[in-house]
Amino acid sequence: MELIAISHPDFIPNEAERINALFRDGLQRLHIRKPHCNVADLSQLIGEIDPAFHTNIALHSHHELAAEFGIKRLHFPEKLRQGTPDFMLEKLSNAGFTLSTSIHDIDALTQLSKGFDYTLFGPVFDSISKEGYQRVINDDFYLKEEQKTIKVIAIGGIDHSNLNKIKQMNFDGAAMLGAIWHSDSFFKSFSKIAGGLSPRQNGLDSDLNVDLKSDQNFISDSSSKIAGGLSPRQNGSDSDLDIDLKSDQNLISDSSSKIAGGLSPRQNRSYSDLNLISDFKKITKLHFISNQTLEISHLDSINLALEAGCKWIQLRVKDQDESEVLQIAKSAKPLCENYGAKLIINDFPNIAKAVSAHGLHLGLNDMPIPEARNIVGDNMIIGGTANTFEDILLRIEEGANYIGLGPFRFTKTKQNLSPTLGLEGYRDLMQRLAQEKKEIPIIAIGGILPDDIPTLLSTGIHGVAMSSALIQSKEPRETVQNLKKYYVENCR
Ligand code: TZP
Ligand code: MG
Repeated sequence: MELIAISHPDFIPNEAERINALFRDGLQRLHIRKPHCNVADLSQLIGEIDPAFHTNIALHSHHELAAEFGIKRLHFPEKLRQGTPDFMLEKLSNAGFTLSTSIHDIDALTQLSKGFDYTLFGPVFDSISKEGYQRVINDDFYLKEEQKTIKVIAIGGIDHSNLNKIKQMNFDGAAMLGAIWHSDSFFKSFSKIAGGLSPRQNGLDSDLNVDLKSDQNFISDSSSKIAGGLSPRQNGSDSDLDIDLKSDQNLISDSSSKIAGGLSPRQNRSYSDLNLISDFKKITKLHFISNQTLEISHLDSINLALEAGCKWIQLRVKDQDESEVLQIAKSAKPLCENYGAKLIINDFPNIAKAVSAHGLHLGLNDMPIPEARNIVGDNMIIGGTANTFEDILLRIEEGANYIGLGPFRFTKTKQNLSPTLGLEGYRDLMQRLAQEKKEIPIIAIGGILPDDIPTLLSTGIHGVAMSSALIQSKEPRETVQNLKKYYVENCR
């Protein structure tokens, strides 16, 4: 039986010292799970943990910190797993990372990528830390060997009193949160929590020489302080074990994963795969392209998309002077900000820079991407249009962050349309990319309707861009919600 400690979801007083004490006391694995924490605070906490224990840490978020701290264990909470293509998970696994995930339905085991080493499963008992979070199995549950496609670690409501039940249910291990961080006086040390488990059962291998008796008092001392005030870094709710279709995190777009800022000294090949995941995460999977028609202005179309729940808005103004586009961009920026959405400017690097847009999108006849990069700087996302395989290679060569590949089918939204690709076109291009081992987020565009998404996603594209389908939708909000559901169901 392997025992895993899950961190407190918030930052708590003396946390690093407590974690160090747990490790010194025999803990083999700590999952750092702090939903909604920011990267700087997490980095500070890890920096305060004894480096000897960094290899025993698994990160639930901000995987980009792995390189800096030599961390080789990455956890993919359900939503993150759904937003990460299997080939990337396998790539990370092949590069030497130990990958884990979370499931709440035991049948999901059969659908997990081969890249995972183990999964958390639960809650197996009513949660201690999350009130009202009820168990998903009964007392007579037994995990059959043939069900275990990978190791299954039970989680939820586990403490010393029911650890044996977990063993009887044939789980490979137990993960604990409440028993460690919410207990008052009973658990004075990790070795107590481990109860009668021998060091080997408790996952203690010879690679860490620990004295189970050391520091027993330390935890009890500090645990009394847990009840005390939470640090200013404390934050957020506790939701990464659930899928919340309303949450835009389903459309993975973590702008905080900024790996671009130079490689750390510890950076090596395996971490470059991690950078790739981060690169994909930066690109939201549903792009809205603004349009002006007789019925609607650019800003109204943007408003409609924002209201419907789009978080990636491209301002694409044709046939107007740069000064006019600048005015529209200046109005679009606060609109997007109000909705927590990202603004991308089509065609005009200087406008993108002037309004501090999140990104810039350039067509094949626009300024070359490297030239635009000189204007907008290293941190701005730049997307490039492509119609053929050669275009895609050019865009990768130019350093594009994503590619708008299309058109999928005929559309009136764009003049001078390139030849349509159709589903076969995407299949062919995505296969060629895979054969050449080229990886870049591909956004399909052009005449796309909501019902096209599942089949388009099956070609391996990252996401889709839409304009008229949303503007003309009778229920734009419902359309966007349905699209998000498609992603959850089709992207693992
Ligand atoms: N590039 C290729 S098709 C297109 C662009 C900008 C327009 C997309 O709009 P719609 O209405 O979704 O076809
Ligand atoms: Mg253009």
